[in-house]
Amino acid sequence: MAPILRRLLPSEVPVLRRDPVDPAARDVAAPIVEAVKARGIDAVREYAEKFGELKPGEPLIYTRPELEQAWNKLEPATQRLLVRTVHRVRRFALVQKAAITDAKLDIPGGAAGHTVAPVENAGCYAPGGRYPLPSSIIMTVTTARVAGCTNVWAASPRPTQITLGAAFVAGADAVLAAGGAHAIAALAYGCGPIGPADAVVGPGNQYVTAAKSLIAGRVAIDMLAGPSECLVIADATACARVVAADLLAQAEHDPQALPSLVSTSAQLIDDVEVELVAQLAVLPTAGIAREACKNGYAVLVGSMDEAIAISDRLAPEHLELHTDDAEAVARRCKHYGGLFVGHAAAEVLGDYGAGPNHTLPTGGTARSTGGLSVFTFLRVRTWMSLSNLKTAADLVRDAHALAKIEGLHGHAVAAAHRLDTEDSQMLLE
Ligand code: HSO
Ligand code: ZN
Repeated sequence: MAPILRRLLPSEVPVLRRDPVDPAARDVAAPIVEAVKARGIDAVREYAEKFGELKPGEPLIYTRPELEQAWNKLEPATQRLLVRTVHRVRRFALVQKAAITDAKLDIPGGAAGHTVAPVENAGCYAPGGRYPLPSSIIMTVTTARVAGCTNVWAASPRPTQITLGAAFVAGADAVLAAGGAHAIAALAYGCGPIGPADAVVGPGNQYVTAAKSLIAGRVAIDMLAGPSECLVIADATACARVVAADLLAQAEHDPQALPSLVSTSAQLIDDVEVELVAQLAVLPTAGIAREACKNGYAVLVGSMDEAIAISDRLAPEHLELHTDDAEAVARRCKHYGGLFVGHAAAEVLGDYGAGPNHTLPTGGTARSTGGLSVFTFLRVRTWMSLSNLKTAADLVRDAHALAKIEGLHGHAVAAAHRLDTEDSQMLLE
């Protein structure tokens, strides 16, 4: 029988880096985005009903008091669980926010600097297809709140009581009960009391990603995410049972998910295979996980250097290190969305709020971007202030000279006017 994870040679490892936006999905999303842009809430409701997210008469928008009602219906133990999770995500986001501060530099004649400010309006998407993900609502909404956004709206198709309650405790102002491209367009262009948002974030299916690509530039987005990935680097010290469990946790997300293993130990690869078979036999989500495992692979390498080189080539969304002295291995890894160092640092603990956000770059885009964070909702605005034009005379003269070189005579005049009448007269001649 074929192994659960096919064996590949290091040279056979496919480097993902496929286009994050599926052209067919973009063709579907584009007219939907246009319709919502043109007709707002009416179009959103039509699509939500057409796609079976809503029945006629069901609420499309849950206001803050309605979110509170959902919260009040949750079991006290569930409420406490959500509160603890929000608290952990918030603490991490606060530390990140404190790490970016205003800056100021004295320059001749004055000063220049930047101030950091949140975007005013945030739109947070959480998928609701295969599994409702209240944890994704917490990750996105809490982070926007810590950033200091004035309005934070969430969107998720068929939101459950827990999703609505999570939105309440994370601090959302309202929830749009819709998904897909129409939900993204609703956040970006506005839909009744929701939107328009200045930043639209959160993971979703290919239509969500396609819609995000269409609104990007007009509003900030976090990333164009594809199916989730987890790469495990393991040596002979790793526990096969734990490695297999982590690969399956990844695999159960989506038939398109990508669980993979790179190991310096042939024995560990064999042991993980045995564990995968045993664990899949009793996993309620085995149907999906088995499909996803077909995308994955196990690679035997000759050294940790080789393992790290493969990982850096892939730039995986999640990278788990199950090795001796994992801290030292961690320092040598360059490209990943989220790093999980050591046997105890399970990806699922990150998924559920150890602190760092679980919205992470996929498909090799970790080479160029990090995951969702408070920074996604912050803008760095620059300023300059000059009061002593005598001290700034060099700058003025240089600006004048550069303007002449570029043929921008109006610029030259504007610069010259900053000098004393006599000097400026000279430049203007
Ligand atoms: N692993 C997912 C996040 C998630 N897991 C939500 C469970 N719930 C993508 O990073
Ligand atoms: Zn997960």
